[in-house]
Amino acid sequence: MSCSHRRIGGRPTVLMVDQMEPVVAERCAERYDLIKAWDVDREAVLQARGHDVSALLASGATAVDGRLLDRLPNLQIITCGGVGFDYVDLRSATERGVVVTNTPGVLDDEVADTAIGLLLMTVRELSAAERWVREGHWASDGPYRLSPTTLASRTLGVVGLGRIGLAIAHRAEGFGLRISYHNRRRRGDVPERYAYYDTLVGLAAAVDTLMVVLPGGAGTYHAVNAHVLGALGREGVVINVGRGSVVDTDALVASLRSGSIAAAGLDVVEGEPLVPPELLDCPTAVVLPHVASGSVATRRAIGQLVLDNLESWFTSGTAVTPVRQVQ
Ligand code: NAP
Ligand code: 8YV
Repeated sequence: MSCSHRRIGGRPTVLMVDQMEPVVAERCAERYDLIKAWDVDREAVLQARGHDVSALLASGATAVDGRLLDRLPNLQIITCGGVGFDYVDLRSATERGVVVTNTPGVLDDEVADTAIGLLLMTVRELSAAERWVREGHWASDGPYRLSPTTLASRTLGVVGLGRIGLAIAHRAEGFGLRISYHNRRRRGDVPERYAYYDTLVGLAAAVDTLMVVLPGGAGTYHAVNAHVLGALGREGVVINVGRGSVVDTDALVASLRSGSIAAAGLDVVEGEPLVPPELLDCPTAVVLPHVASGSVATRRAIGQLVLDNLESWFTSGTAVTPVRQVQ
């Protein structure tokens, strides 16, 4: 995608609202007039420098909404560090002619590896077993209990068979799992053995394990609800590496408490970083602090694509990985 860019002259001013890998700020400061706007009085920054800013760097900690964009009248581009950009009001950006970019592809393997790790931690209770050792129970109370669930012979329902979902499916097949999926549209470029379900509840009824890899936002809000969890059934395991908002946490906690599903493993949580105590109280829940892409190497790759988007935009007026914007 190519968009007209409006170079104002001199070194472009870049406003970084969220912290990323340190190298991103270092490289930015070499080429641009960089304003770091975390842990500061942001209002004062916007007041003093808002008119200067032509690029905004964000990675999810700050809501990039119309109110913020109104303070940045000369903004040309929002570069998101990460695939998900549900914290950006795309319509407001589009209305203002602001291009939005994300970082697809560079984190698929890391996130897929973590998803499989989380699935194993959940069905085999590995983190609980490890706590058992650390808390001294092994020596005093004997072996950790046998896990009531196992990975073998599961059918994995991938909810959102996109780039990451497909990388997870490839790995899961290596563990002998059968793959089904739900997207809004059936994919023509995946193996025919991947069964497609045009509804999420239909998928849930057909599998025993849901792997949620959906983007956040209004279209997916609480897509995994009581109805879906009920369809999944007592052997059911839910893994979420997409966005916390996709899973109705109250319904999930109720299902875990009643045993109407077996377990849940979450890398992302609604309202994170605050995690509801009721969820943490569920012994069959595993919760990770949104670490799926969190290796130095992968976060650097994300940062590099952010820098590439900026560079390309300011030299040619073309973004490398723009997101499709709403009309
Ligand atoms: P992607 O390639 O765009 O895949 C998204 C998939 O979701 C597509 O197959 C899409 O298919 C499906 N989808 C979208 N909206 C849907 C809806 N309303 N109902 C059903 N299916 C829907 O994206 P990706 O690169 O795989 O990333 C997916 C998401 O993972 C990101 O948006 C982000 O939120 C999350 N993520 C999390 C982490 C982490 O650290 N935990 C890291 C990276 C990404 P259709 O268009 O056919 O519906
Ligand atoms: C990180 C993510 O949270 O790409 C996404 O959508 O959720 C993760 O990779 C993001 O990169 C923030 O640093």
